Amino acid sequence: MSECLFCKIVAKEIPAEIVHETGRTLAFRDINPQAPTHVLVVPKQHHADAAALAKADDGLADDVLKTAHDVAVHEGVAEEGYRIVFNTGPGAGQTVFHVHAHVLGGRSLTWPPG
Ligand code: IU
Repeated sequence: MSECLFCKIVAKEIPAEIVHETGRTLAFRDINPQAPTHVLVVPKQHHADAAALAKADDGLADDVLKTAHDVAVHEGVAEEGYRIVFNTGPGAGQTVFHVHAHVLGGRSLTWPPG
């Protein structure tokens, strides 16, 4: 996956503001934040989207979710409420095809999303 942007961030070949790291996940700030807290959580292993991650069947989806929650706690938004979003497929707005959870918080979040 040499052309994958997020694989390059995982490999530290491209800089990112990393906020949390585990053996199997990496969390870094979105370059175009949509909320005061906007962090992306990726598995270090390449999977294109949430559907592929779900099929990985090795606990990796759990790890991504746990890291997303840990990020929310560390960012101080867990108490007030936060949102975890997986845009899955171009029709849902996915633009980077290395699965990532958006962790959004720090402002009032409306529903339904646009
Ligand atoms: P999406 O769900 O695939 O649309 O989200 C991709 C996100 O990746 C989007 O919020 C971008 O701002 C973000 N991003 C980034 O943080 N760093 C980058 O170099 C690029 C995109 I390209």
